[in-house]
Amino acid sequence: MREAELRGGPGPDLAGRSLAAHLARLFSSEPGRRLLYEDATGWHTAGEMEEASRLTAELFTGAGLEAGDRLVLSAGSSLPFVIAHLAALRLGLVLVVANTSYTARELAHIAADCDPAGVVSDDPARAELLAAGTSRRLVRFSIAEGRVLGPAARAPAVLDRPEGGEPALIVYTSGTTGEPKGALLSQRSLLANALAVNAAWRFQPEDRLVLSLPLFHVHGLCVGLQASFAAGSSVILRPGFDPADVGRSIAGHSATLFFGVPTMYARLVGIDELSRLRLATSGSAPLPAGLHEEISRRHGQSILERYGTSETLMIATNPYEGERRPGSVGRPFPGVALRLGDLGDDGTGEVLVKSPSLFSGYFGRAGETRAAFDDEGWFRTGDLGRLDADGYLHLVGRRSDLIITGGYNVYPPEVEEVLRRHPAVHDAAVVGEPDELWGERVVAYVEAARAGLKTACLLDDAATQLAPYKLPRRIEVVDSLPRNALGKVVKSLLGRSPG
Ligand code: MLC
Repeated sequence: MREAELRGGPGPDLAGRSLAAHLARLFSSEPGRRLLYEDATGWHTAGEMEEASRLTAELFTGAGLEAGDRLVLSAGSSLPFVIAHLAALRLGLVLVVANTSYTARELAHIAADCDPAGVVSDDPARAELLAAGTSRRLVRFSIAEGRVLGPAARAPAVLDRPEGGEPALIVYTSGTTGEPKGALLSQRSLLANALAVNAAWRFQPEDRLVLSLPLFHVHGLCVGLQASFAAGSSVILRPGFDPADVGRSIAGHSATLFFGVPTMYARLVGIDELSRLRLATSGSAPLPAGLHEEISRRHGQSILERYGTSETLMIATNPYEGERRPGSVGRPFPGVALRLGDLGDDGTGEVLVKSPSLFSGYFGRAGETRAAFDDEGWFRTGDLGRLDADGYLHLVGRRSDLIITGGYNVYPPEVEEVLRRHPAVHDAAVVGEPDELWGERVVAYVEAARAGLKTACLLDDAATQLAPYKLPRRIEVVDSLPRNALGKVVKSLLGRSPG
């Protein structure tokens, strides 16, 4: 059986336009508009952001970086992060964002995979680890004294020229299979996403977004920062997430918007300022219906749940006007088409997407890029969904055994491989178990290779190779993992007693 396509209405007219050119127009037409606030330096206008990003682009150019070069940016949320990002966009560099909690192993993988020409970091040790992963000599820029500093003098830069189809951003994701791959997004994809978000959620220049999501993932960077700037709205940039800080920021800046992951909302219950917002959205993991109802009851805020991935950017959203259905991610964004593939008897199928914000492919991986699309060019998200009678999408599972904890994706094979490398481990299987606060928590079952395996030592060892959010919250040593006739571990049987 084949489901009809669902379309989210006409998308914006993009004809060759880039996010860089769109923002450049805003910078020059309204230089006095306030775009960004951070605690350390206060408010910054569009004109200031234009100048700071131009100077930083000249710094990049002076150090020899050219359009198309990959530039890794690994830093906490701060004005210099935003400026480095804008400078890269305007020059046509391909920005590669990296989680600040990545270990040496994870950074080395990224460096080897995307072959960067330079790195911007607020931590020399992290820049060092990244440099160790590539034989190229990386040009290093540091973030210090509230600025981006470089190794050479500035040189004139050609700005705001990238075409829509040119590459702009690489985000590492496990996708549905294999090791972390770099999803490559074009200038046009970023613009299409930003404008679709602006239209669906009725962005106004007066809007102020409290942004405490990390900037090294698409939720914080593309849905939060880029969409706000594209609309000429402002961002109250927070250094990290803290429920009381969110409340203070909403009240202190008369903020109108907050975007978060469900784990954040679980900790925001009781923060009365939520009721002042025009819109609070949730994504990156399923929002429990009970949490939606509790925040609605206590704070009169009906959280708008939406759905996206690093490869597609935003796919579906509950309506701004109209019923926001708990347990559903709503209907396609403007310009997006979705359908369900290979429907089962219960109407469940894989969510397939065509969209102007779709990625261009996995960097340097033509085979895996091809495998991510079906024969008719639909992107296979790996998520399983069903449509209700009104065309609202409900996500019901995943094709792979991907774990989502606190809005971060954890791919079990990566964790299993690290555990297996320990000499005292014979085999390991990693699964996600339900968790009220985190959505899912990472749990490992290991078969020991010898007596006396200490799980604390195993965890210490894993912590040197995996970012903290990927670490098992519990490791259970079992006599033998449940296997089928082919010797493959049957994960659905884990955690149950044998027989
Ligand atoms: C932190 N910890 C986590 C974790 N985050 N453990 C599991 N999963 C996570 N997500 C651990 C830390 O290692 C630490 O462990 C302890 O929790 C406290 O750390 P913290 O740094 O103080 O936590 P906190 O700042 O409160 O972080 C929680 C969080 C954060 C929910 C704010 O995880 C977060 O910002 N998540 C958002 C991720 C995100 O942006 N995803 C978007 C992907 S894009 P210990 O042992 O040291 O105590 C995408 C597409 C789309 O998915 O549609 O958006």
